[in-house]
Amino acid sequence: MLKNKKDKNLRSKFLLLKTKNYQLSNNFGFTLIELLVVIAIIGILSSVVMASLNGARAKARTAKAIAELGNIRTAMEVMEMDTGEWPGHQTPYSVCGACGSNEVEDITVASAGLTANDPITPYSGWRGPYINANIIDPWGHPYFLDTDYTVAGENAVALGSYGPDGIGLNLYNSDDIILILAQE
Ligand SMILES: [Ca+2]
Ligand SMILES: [Ca+2]
Repeated sequence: MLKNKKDKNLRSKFLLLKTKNYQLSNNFGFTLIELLVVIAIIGILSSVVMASLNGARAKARTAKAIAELGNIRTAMEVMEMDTGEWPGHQTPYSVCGACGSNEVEDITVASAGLTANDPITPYSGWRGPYINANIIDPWGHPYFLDTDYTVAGENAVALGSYGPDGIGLNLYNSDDIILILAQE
């Protein structure tokens, strides 16, 4: 009787163990495949999301640069009403193809007259500042003004951002974002 009971207990323990092992190995195998599939799906989804986020971010930056160029243009027009000049003592709307040192590589410098009056050659009638002294483009570079910026082979007065690559000024064949104020 005792022996039978012991046998029965042993058998049920064995069955339980067997069942557990079976379930364990079966679940483990299934979970692994499931996990791999889920990881693959997450990978695909995240790359799609990242690509669209990057695209949206690039568009937003370009839109911000265009909007800021419009604001700077307005500031230049106000400066022109006060002083009769544009940043760098340029004559408003005057394309200056053969001029030397006609580029204002950073429109926030004092000599440009938008953030402060030129300490060396003051602008007469200056009543600025006309723009925020810390204004930089969405890629961390200063905005520029160039009176002989080449656009499709023609000189132009251009207010611009160097764009995502940070390279610009006279390299018209680039990703610069420019606002043409006058053209030959
Ligand atoms: Ca130039
Ligand atoms: Ca560029």
